[in-house]
Amino acid sequence: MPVTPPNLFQHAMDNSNDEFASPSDLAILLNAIGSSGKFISSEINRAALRDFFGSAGVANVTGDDQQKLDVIGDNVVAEALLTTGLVCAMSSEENAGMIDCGDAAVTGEYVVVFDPVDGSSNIDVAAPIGTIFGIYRRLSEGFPAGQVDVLRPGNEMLAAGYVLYGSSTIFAYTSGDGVHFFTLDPTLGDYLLTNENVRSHGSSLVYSANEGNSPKWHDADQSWVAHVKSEGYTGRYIGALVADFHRNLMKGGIYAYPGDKGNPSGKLRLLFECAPLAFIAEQAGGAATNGTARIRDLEPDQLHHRTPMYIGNSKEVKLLGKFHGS
Ligand code: AFP
Repeated sequence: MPVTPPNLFQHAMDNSNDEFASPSDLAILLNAIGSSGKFISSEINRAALRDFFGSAGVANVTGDDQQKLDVIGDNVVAEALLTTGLVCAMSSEENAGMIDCGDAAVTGEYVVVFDPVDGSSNIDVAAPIGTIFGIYRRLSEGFPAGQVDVLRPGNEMLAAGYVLYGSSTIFAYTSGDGVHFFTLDPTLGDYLLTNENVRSHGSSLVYSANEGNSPKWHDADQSWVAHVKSEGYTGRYIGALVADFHRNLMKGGIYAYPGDKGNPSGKLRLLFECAPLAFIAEQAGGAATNGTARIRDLEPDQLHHRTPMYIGNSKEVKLLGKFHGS
């Protein structure tokens, strides 16, 4: 008889470490995010049937048009984490300020940052989207956690991961000891281990960037893209960071979202998108920079801090860095 692989909860129980207050906390937190991922996955699959396509009619704090599923996903992830009683502070891409954690703001031991539905403009066309998260241990003690607990570099994260809603639903996480993938078996309603200790694919000539923006890019990025094209690279761009990142992790390549002359800090949010994926990239043997500095060393100066990001195969990220003088 084939042996059933471990599920997410069992695996996370074995992957805790001394940085967690209790050995089961990692499993409880990942399980909460995984549960909300199951719900989001099911809602996405039925979005057309439930009139969940399209805009919620408002823009989020960074000016992006909020989709109906952005709002639903944000509530679902926040509520799942609140029920653990472990989370003292939360911040998401969909909220201007911090999310109210009630009594756990004093007693909870962890801080979670997340983008509930990344790439939400893909929903209406049934293309892949994702959820991204990062987990920190709290810093403050004895009073409600605040921004001081959240505004921290990615190198302080205890765990990070994403859920990819593609042709299958994949949960990926790291707690600082490799990257592990689980696939949602919809019949069992469980995430089962499918890839342990994932390694970033070796060099392959692929770049993922919104090249429509390239006329506004700085010279370094224009020179880089001209170079990779002259070397015969192939372009692949899904328009949802989780999907583009996951594809490159599995098949090789580099994802680039540069700053440009109109938006020097680019589009991506350091806390909700870049720092968690940078942790995953590094744990898989890849790299992530803003062109000159490691993404995980950047200090956010506000919740919605943006940064240029180049992430993927370390050789490709190094090559990119040469064009930026690093
Ligand atoms: P949303 O989470 O607001 O949908 O933003 C998605 C995103 O930040 C990231 O997933 C994509 O890589 C990027 O935007 C795509 O941006 P462009 O449409 O500018 O290429």
